[in-house]
Amino acid sequence: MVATLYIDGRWREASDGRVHEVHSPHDQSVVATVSQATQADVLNAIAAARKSFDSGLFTSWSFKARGELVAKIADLLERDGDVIARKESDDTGKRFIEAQYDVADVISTFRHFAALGAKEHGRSVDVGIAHVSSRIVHEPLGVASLIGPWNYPLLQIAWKVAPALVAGCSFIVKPSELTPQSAIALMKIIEEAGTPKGVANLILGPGSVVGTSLINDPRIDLVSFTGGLTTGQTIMKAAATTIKKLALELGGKNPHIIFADADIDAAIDNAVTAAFLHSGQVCSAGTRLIVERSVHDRVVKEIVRRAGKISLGGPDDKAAETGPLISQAHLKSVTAYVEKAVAEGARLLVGGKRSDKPEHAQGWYYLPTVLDNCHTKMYCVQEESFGPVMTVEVFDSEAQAIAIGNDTVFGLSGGVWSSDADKAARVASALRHGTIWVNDFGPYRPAAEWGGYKQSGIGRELGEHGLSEYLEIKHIWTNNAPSRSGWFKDQ
Ligand code: TXE
Repeated sequence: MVATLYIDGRWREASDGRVHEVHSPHDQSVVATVSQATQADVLNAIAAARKSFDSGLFTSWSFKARGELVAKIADLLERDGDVIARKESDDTGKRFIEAQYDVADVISTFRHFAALGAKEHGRSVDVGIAHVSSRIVHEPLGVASLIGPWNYPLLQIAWKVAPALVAGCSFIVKPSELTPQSAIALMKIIEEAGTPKGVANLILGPGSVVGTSLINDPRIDLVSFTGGLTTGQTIMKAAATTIKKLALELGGKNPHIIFADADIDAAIDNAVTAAFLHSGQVCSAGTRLIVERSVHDRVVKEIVRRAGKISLGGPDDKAAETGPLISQAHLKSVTAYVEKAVAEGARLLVGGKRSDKPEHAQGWYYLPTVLDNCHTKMYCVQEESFGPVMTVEVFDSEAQAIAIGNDTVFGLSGGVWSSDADKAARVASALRHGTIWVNDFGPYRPAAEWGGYKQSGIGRELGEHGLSEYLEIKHIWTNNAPSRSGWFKDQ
C-alpha cells in the first residue's frame, strides 16, 4: 500500500489506488513509488484546508505560538536532515552534499520565520481623536495552494510553508511530480510537531492533472507558485476569476556584468559558479555574461578552460562537481536550445552536447556550455535554458552594460564586478532585478527578501515581506465616546 497523500490529518492512498514511480535523473533507477492523487483527492484536500481555516482553531493561536510550532519543525528537520537530504538527492540527482546544504537552508528558513512569529504584529494609528482607538491588525489570509518546482524542491516549498504556518493559513502543498519525496518527509514532520488536523495537506501528481483545482477552486484564497513562466501565466489567468492573491516566482535570465577594472580572477571564478552550479538549474543562475570588450578574450578563454574541466556525476560520486539535468525531456529542451543558438550565430566554445562518458549513459548529463558572439536579439539571450549554458555579450561603456543587462523581460537577479565602488553602485541601482550582487554572485539569506521585477514574478518570499504575503491587513476603528454623525438633516 502506498499512502503518501496527507489530507485532513491522515495519510492516504489515492482514491483510485494509482501510484507514480520517481526515477533518478542519474541512472533512471526507481527511487520511490508515491500515490498519484485524483481530482477527488484534490477536492478533499481543499475541503479539509477550508474547514480547518474556517473553524478558527489554528487562526486563534497567537503568532508567538505558531512561531514556536515552526521552531519545533526546524528542530525535527535538524534531527532528520541527512535522511531528507538523501531523498532530495535521489529525486533530483544532485550530489548528496549539495542536498545537505539545501536542507541546512531549509532549516534556516524555518528558524527565520519562527523568529518573526515572536515579533510584534500590527500597530496603533494616531487618528488625532482622543476617544478613538485605531488599530492595524494582521490576520491569516486564508487557504493557500503552495506549488513548488523540482530544482530546489524542499527549499522552495519551505519558503512558502514556514510563513504560511506562522501567519495561520491552512494550505495544500503540491511539489513537482518529479521530486515529491522531501515534501512527504516535511509533511510527516509537520504532523509530528503537532500541527492541527487539516491545516497542512499534501497532494502529489502532475500539475496538468491535480493543479487545475488548486488554482481554480473558489475556496482557495492565495496561490504561491514557483516554476516556469508559462505555468505562471496560466495560474494568473485562472486566479482572475475569483481575484485570488498571487505570489509568483518565475525564473530569470540574469545578467552578470564584468568591468575591465574588476578583480578578474575572482570574477571569472564566480562566473563559472554562477552559470554551472546545479548544472544551471537555478532560477538566479548567472547565465548571461556581459563583459567589457578589453577583457573579453582573457575572461572567456579562462571560463572556457574551467567549464571544460567541470566533472559531472551522480549523488555519491565524490569527484563530481555537479549533476545531471532533471529529466530526459529537459535534456532534449536544453539540446534544442543550444542548437538554435548556434543556428542564430552564437559561437560554441565548449560543451554543446550530452556527456558521452559511459558512466553517464543512463543519466541526463549535459556538458557545461559557453556560447560567445551573442547579442540581445537572440533567443538564447532572451529565453531561459535552465541548463548549464552561458551566453557571452560584450559592452564598451557603463551605459551600454546597463542597457544590455536590462534588455530582458525577466528581472530576478544580476551581478556586477568592478573595483570602482561608485560605478558598481550606479550599475546596481540601474539594474531592474530583484537581487543585485556587487563583486559576488549567488548568496542569499532568509532575512532578506527574494523575488523578481517584471516577468520574474509577483511579490517577495523570505524577509519580513515573505510573511506579509500570507496576511490580510485589517483596520479596526473604535469610537469610545459614540455620538451622532450629524451628516444628514434629521427633520
Ligand atoms: O515547470 P512547471 P517545469 C522554469 C525553467 C524550466 C521551466 C519548466 O525554465 O525549464 O520552468 O519547468 C506545477 N496548474 N523553472 O515544466 O511546469 C508542476 O506540477 C498548477 C523555473 O518543471 O512550471 C510543478 O509542481 N500547477 C523554476 C510546478 O508547477 C502546475 C524552477 C512547476 O512546474 C500546472 C523550475 C498547472 N496548470 C522550472 N502546470 C524557478 N523559478 O526556480 C504545472 N504545474
